[in-house]
Amino acid sequence: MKSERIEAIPYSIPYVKPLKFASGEVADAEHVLIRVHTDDGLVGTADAPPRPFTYGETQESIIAVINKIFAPAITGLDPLERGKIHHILNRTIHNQVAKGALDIALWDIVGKATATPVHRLLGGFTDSMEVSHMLGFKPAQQLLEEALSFRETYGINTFKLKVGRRPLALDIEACRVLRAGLGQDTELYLDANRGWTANEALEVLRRTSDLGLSLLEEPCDAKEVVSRRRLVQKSPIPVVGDESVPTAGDASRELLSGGCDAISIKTARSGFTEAQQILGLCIGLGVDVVMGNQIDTQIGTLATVTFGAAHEATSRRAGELSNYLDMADDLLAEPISIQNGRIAVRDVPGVGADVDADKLGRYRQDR
Ligand code: MUC
Ligand code: MG
Repeated sequence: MKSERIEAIPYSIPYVKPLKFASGEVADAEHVLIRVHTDDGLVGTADAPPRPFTYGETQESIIAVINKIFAPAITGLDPLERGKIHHILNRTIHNQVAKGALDIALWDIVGKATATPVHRLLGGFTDSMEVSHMLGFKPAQQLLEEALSFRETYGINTFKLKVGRRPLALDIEACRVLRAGLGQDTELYLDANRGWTANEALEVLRRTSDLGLSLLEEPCDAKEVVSRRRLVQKSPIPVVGDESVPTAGDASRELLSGGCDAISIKTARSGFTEAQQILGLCIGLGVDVVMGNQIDTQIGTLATVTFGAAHEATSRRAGELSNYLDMADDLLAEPISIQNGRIAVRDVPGVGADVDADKLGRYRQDR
């Protein structure tokens, strides 16, 4: 089996509810659909969501690096030779999202070629993941209404609140309103997307210590080394590295230097192969992981579920899997459904992310 052709297709689907957070705002999913075709007719599919404010990649840069560098270098290789393929891809630094999508598309082919679901190839731990929903910036009362309606409609009982605003009182009020309205049995954690300084984050932790928050993600820029280490040492809850740890090397550096003591694993930037390396590191060092969201479409969400359900450590916590619900439409042919707060893996060969051809025709931007 050989990979014969790689497509990088730009498309755009609007959000009904744009997500706002400390490092940016996303109003349209201007993503890139990656398809790897083999000489025996298999197609591997993955979604690449550009995040210029996090990794520097844009829709244009993802298409350019795939068409000009990656596709010419790996076309003709057998998708089973992923070690060789990664060695070649890693000659180009950065471009994590482009590499991650290619990796997922190659795993999809391996699953199809071996007639095996990829969640089983990766580890086969369980068949579904609990869902955590991300709440963007909004007035506190609207946040509570959104959380209550997601709990009622989908059975979701874990929420990640976007924070990182100034004055700090805005975020503290949102935490208080959510905790009072949701009660004690709903998990609530925070993600500041580097919006605060480490010392501001410490102040927020002090002023919310009665609210039973479970995690604090990327409170400040990880480059704020000394203060961030002090924050991690003093924090009563795990401090999660997200955008500071896109690679296994970054995760090692941040964990060993005390910049965080938990890791958000995102298949959108790590693919399945590097996500497994990061997971192994976290298990070895004894730190928690959470399956994160890169404001993913249903195709991206299915990749996260596929990886998260495959391993015990990634299925302990709820994964961030529901923000596709904020989109006006999606490319996935058979929509994902959330039942009792959980999303199931697909028991079909590969990842199970078949694309609806009509929808791709409607949303693609290259025709
Ligand atoms: C997160 O966890 O930070 C915000 C931007 C992005 O790419 O992912 C999100 C969620
Ligand atoms: Mg985050």
